[in-house]
Amino acid sequence: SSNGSDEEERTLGIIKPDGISGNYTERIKQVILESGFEISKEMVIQLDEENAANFYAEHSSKSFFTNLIRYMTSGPVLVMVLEKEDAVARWRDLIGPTDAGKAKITHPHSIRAMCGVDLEKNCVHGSDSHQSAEREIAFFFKEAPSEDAVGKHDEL
Ligand code: RTP
Ligand code: MG
Repeated sequence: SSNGSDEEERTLGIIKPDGISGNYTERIKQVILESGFEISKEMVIQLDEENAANFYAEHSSKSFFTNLIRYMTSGPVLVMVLEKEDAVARWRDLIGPTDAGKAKITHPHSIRAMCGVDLEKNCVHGSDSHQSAEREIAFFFKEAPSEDAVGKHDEL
């Protein structure tokens, strides 16, 4: 597999605001589970502009960045850690190409074909590499470093 082993890999999936507001959550989860992924963590969160800009920092110089931030902050999202062998590549296969309008033609069974609209409103996110996945999982799910850190705060 692409992470260099036959072990389980993890990736980050997000159901974007249009996926939530369009009531696609349960259908998407059904596809995820039927495809052999385990959903090991999940969280509903309303991103603010700073969160969204940090998450998509790699796109900060792109012409579509402002629209992307507006889109990703337009309502709550569902963030999920998905586990499976070769999870990063398999989840990208399952969601289909970025442009959901094209996905409806070229990848009609993909998740983006099911619930997306166009190049921007494509209803789901998937990490693009093993390294991105680990960074993105840490971004949303800070793993407690030790037992005695539980309940304490960073801003002391
Ligand atoms: P994602 O990161 O959300 O899984 O999507 P991706 O890898 O397939 O595509 P990426 O190039 O990383 O773009 C991130 C998100 O920005 C929006 N986008 N808008 N209007 C445009 O030209 C444009 N291009 C990209 C999409 O929401 C895309 O998923
Ligand atoms: Mg991307």
